[in-house]
Amino acid sequence: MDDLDKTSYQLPELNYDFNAMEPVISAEIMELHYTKHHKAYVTNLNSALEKYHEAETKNDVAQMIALQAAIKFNGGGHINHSIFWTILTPVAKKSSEGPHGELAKMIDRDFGSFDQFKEKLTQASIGIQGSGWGWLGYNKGQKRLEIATCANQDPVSAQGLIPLMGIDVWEHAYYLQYKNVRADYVKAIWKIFHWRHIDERFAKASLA
Ligand code: MN3
Repeated sequence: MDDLDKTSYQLPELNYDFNAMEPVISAEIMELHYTKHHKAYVTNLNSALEKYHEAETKNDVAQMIALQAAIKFNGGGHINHSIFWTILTPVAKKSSEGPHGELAKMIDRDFGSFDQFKEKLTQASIGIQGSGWGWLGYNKGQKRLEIATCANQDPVSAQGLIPLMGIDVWEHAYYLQYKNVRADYVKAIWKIFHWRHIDERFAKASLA
């Protein structure tokens, strides 16, 4: 079972309680989102990878191809949520006032101002049809920041961007609290972004 160990992904630990993001995101949503939704992506990713490796040892290319959709969906879900938990911080922590340093400068350069960037990412995220994510990403080749939207759980790295911060607009992320009003959720989540951590993500992305 050594091969299985190599491909076994796990839920990352949260360094805050499920009620930490209240009142912006309820404890009920956080708990379900983490223990049910993210957990399911991890379980299903491990299962798909296990089947993939079995197919690989049998040279069953058709089966390997058939498993790619499950790997993409659940692998993307695991990647996206693993980032999402780390870019949130309780309102009281005061990390939420905005980016500092090089990231702040680059947001001003590439979007005009923080407020313009915020408005663009907000509108892009609200406008996603169906389930998906809105992202701020770093385009390393062009050395610039870009806003991108992704359908389903597609990782933004597939668009050539290093993910810096993202907004999960799947209904599971807000419906219990905000019902059908995605716009209210997207506007509220700006109160709990962990900009000190996002600053660090940008520093790593720009140096890498
Ligand atoms: Mn989600």
